[in-house]
Amino acid sequence: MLITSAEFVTSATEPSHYPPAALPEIAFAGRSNVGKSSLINKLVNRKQLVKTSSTPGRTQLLNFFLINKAFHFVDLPGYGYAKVPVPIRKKWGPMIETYLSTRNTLKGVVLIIDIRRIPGSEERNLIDWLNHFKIPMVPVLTKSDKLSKTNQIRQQAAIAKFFSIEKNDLTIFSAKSEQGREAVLSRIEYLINSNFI
Ligand SMILES: Nc1nc2c(ncn2[C@@H]2O[C@H](COP(=O)(O)OP(=O)(O)O)[C@@H](O)[C@H]2O)c(=O)[nH]1
Ligand SMILES: [Mg+2]
Repeated sequence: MLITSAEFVTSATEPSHYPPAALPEIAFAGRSNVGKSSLINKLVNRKQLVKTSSTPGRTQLLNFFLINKAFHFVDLPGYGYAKVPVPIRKKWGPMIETYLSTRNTLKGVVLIIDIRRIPGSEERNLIDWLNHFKIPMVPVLTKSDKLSKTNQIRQQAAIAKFFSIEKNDLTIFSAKSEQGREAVLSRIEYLINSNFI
């Protein structure tokens, strides 16, 4: 899929502030600092469409972007960052659950996981929600440039086992080397054109 345009639309915390539900939408979820912003920027070929940082932000917003004037990408707030104050962390669950359960244009969620670690309870909970709401998931293992090819394959198999899925369902990606960019885009394109909802 060729990305020809990408622009910021709005930030929101609650449904009344979401943009009109008129276009298919793909959301991106992952632990803070996993490389979510870097992945989105790499997919759309923009250095700073989404702000990246080594110190995860404290704002917990859903950020909506218009892609190819045809669909939305939504950058969901990251989870699992210990330094985010507790009151802000507590809002994450309800905010995400509300989004997943009410957004009927949502076609799928790209779940971003660091290829070097085995997912934890946060990922497990998110997957349970996605299954519950029947939302397709595109799991992506990022920062692959940090591992040798042998270890990439080893981690891919271990993480597939954790999720009880086929290892080829896990796309190996790197924002640095661009490994997997086309594969992620084609999975997204497939979901955008699908009629699951
Ligand atoms: N080596 C490497 N570093 C990455 C990759 N993706 C992100 N990073 C780095 O990881 C840090 C967090 O990235 P960011 O995209 O802001 O993560 P977010 O908090 O999930 O949005 C930054 O220092 C990035 O440069 C990758 O594929 N490879
Ligand atoms: Mg980010």
